[in-house]
Amino acid sequence: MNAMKSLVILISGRGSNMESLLAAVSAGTLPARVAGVLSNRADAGGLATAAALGVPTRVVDHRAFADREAFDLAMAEAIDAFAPDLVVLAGFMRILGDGFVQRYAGRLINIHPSLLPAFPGLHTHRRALEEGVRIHGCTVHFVTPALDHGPVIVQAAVPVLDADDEASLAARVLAQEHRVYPLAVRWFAENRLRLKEGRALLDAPQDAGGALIAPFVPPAPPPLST
Ligand code: NHR
Ligand code: GAR
Repeated sequence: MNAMKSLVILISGRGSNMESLLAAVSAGTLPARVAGVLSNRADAGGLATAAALGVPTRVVDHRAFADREAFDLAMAEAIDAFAPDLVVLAGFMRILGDGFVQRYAGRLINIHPSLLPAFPGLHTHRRALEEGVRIHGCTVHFVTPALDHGPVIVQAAVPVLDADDEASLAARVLAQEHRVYPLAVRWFAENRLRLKEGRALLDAPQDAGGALIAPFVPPAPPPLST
């Protein structure tokens, strides 16, 4: 009846967000079970990390399929073998088709490295620097067919500094990803988060438990000496 929720995590690379979720499970701050970790790339670094922690891993190589639909179906079958309550995209780099998204409606979430709806798609940090925005961040959202446009669950903001390059900005955002993703998954695991009529409904504190990182506020400049 009230069994602990199980997760399947989809990755394509390093898997640091996956690691932050596994760490939260270990620490007892995320009451869920990670049933499996799936990757579309056999060389994803996160696979070794997961395996070392005793989590079952599977690879579904997108290059082995004739089209996206066939890949989506194979991925869905691999996921369903674990019968998860929630499917968590964590640095997963393949766009998923409508059929896949419908199949997991309301139980498929993603973390995106920008403050959506700004900078959907790829290379978000580079584009934020090119655009000259002063505030950047990350967004956890329910996945819908419209890429990076699903209902927002939680966001964290960070300042963009004059000295930033792509790497320094990405690192600042990533530190916040590692905070907010376990938080969002925890809300789901505790039955406090759901998708309803195209909105993310959250039964959780929305101030202290929320995720607005105070942007850098510069000290007042010294008075002009004339
Ligand atoms: N699928 C749907 N339907 N909706 C979303 O919101 C999705 C999604 C699949 C992945 C993650 C997303 C991100 O957070 C995500 C959200 C991959 C691409 C992409 O262009 C874009 C956005 C995201 C993930 N992928 C290329 C493709 O052709 C491949 C790029 C590569 O392999 O490096 O699939 O940013
Ligand atoms: C993270 O910044 C994640 O938000 C982003 O890729 C990085 C993956 O890092 N996701 C996307 O860009 C999805 N298209 P990780 O593998 O260490 O979690």
